[in-house]
Amino acid sequence: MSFSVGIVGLPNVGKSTTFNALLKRKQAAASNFPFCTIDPNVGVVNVPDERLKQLAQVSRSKKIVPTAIEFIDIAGLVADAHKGEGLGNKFLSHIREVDAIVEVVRAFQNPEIIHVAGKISPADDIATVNLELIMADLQTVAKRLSKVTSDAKSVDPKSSDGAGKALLAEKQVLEKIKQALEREQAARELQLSEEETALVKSLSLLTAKPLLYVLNIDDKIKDNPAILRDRLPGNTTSIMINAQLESEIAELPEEEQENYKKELGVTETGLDKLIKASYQLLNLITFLTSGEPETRAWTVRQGALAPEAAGVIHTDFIKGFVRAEVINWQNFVAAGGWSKAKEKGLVRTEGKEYKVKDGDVCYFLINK
Ligand SMILES: Nc1nc2c(ncn2[C@@H]2O[C@H](COP(=O)(O)OP(=O)(O)OP(=O)(O)O)[C@@H](O)[C@H]2O)c(=O)[nH]1
Ligand SMILES: [Mg+2]
Repeated sequence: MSFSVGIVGLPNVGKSTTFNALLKRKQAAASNFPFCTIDPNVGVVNVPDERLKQLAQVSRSKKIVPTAIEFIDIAGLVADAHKGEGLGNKFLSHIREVDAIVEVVRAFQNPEIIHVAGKISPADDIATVNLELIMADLQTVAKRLSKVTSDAKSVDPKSSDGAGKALLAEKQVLEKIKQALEREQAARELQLSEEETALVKSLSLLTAKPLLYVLNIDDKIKDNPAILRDRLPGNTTSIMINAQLESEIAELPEEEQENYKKELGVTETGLDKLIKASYQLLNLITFLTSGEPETRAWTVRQGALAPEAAGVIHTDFIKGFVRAEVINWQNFVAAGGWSKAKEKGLVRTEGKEYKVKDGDVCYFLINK
């Protein structure tokens, strides 16, 4: 199971620069040329986790395996992309399947870098992209609604036929979403019920996905510009990074990167922040396994029960799950590893109903 994040934004705002920095290498072409990216770039990025090193030390692990998320860098959107402007919006289909969206917004000045709208205005850019995502969803919803409406004509509302009922229910949700989109409201703002969400899940609506704004700033901006703070649409979060600087830091050898962070007095780079924020956006938690062969981070959705977590390691573990031995990572490190933690009675035994917590070190007992 891997989680993925799609990067959207206007052309030339620093999407590929951010993506490259994330991958720590120049995989995607990034240049001062709007629509530089045409085909999507896909990359898997390790999630930084300071806990791993400490766990590996007490377990004398031979290797450390961080968990990862996938990023997809796509072409830039422009106003009226849904009418075919720029490259159109067909490439949005490349990110239909992602779990969350990161929108890069240009807040850096530099007159040499062309802005497709001719002026630097983060709030306007946000509105433009927002509208294009809404229009893309509106096209999707309208198409499905017309099919569902025609199929529903033959359904007798009084009959107890399950498939017919589902069709009518779907029609209702689609109409609700369509009205919201027409009001220029994102589907995520509707707060649909679980049943409603399930009915439209297969449409993979872009505006229903969690959204994180990445404000690409330069060193002249110190504080979150008020215009952005006040104008971000509902149910969204934002972080600031300097993509250019981040991509330069990312190219330095590991040791120099550490020195650089020390000089700046920071414990994490903007990229670390971006990866972590994306991870949080996805509502994911990390549990850990630690032993001599390896210390490893694993990802599950928040609220996952122990068998589901075991299933991330191996799908067969779901069926064979017997129980889990669990200890919080700090206690694990303080105790000095599995056997000492057990001697001190710090390891708990948990069953099938246990909700895994972020930072749990787990050992699953499996009936094979
Ligand atoms: N000064 C400055 N320049 C930047 C920054 N981020 C990106 N750039 C420059 O802006 C230009 C466009 O960057 P890209 O990363 O290719 O932009 P993009 O959003 O992927 O663009 P398209 O693929 O065309 O949609 C490049 O010349 C970058 O070097 C930044 O933070 N500061
Ligand atoms: Mg690009």
